[in-house]
Amino acid sequence: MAAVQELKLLGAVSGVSPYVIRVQMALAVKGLAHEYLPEDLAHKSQLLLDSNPVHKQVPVLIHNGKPVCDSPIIVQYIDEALAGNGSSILPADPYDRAVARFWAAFIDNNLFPSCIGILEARTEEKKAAKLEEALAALQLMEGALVGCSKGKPFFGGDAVGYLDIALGCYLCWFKGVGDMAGATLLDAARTPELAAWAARFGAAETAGSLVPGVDKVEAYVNTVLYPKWNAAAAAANN
Ligand SMILES: N[C@@H](CCC(=O)N[C@@H](CS)C(=O)NCC(=O)O)C(=O)O
Repeated sequence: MAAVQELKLLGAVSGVSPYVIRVQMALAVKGLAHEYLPEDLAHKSQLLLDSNPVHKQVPVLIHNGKPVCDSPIIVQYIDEALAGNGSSILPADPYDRAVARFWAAFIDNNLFPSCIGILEARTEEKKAAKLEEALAALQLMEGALVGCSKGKPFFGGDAVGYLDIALGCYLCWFKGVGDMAGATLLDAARTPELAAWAARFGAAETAGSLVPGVDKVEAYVNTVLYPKWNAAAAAANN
């Protein structure tokens, strides 16, 4: 009989943290039930501070009492430690795994910062530059999709895999930022393969159903991010 796994996920009350969503998607792909513990990040719990004392950030997955931090590491951990459940998330081939990890890091370190930079920009010139940056990054992801999917519906092939989750957790942000900035980030004319993939991913039974509505993103930007950026800009001017 398979051992009972106790899984707790420290997430965020906002419901729009792409990193938390990413882990939720990985758990869904594996068909793993878990207890969700939403954190108010303005008043972090002692459990979060003890579980992630370095960064004090969510997500943290607590597996049988042991914390694992940082979403790409958590997703890989879920794939390896809970390998018996559901389909595998990372590609089996070592080269394909390396490529998937490379693009996942590009998404977190380049694509999403450019995307969020569109809203953070304080001049029209800077906003246009960030939009160009985000569109160029998405163009690169179009090429990555063609290369990784090898003609199949997902980056992971026939089923949702590591890169699908790494990018799919941002879908609500691409739409939300685009709507707020008056732009279309996932544009079928510029990146047709990626736009078609996004529609397929959104319709996917497991991971796709976890993409939150754009209203949540807009509320978070208006109530958390804009006040934070405005305060930082005011402090910089003093
Ligand atoms: N690299 C981390 C990023 C995690 C992260 O930025 N979490 C944010 C929520 S979206 C957080 O906990 N922020 C609270 C803080 O930094 O104090 C990951 O992939 O898990």
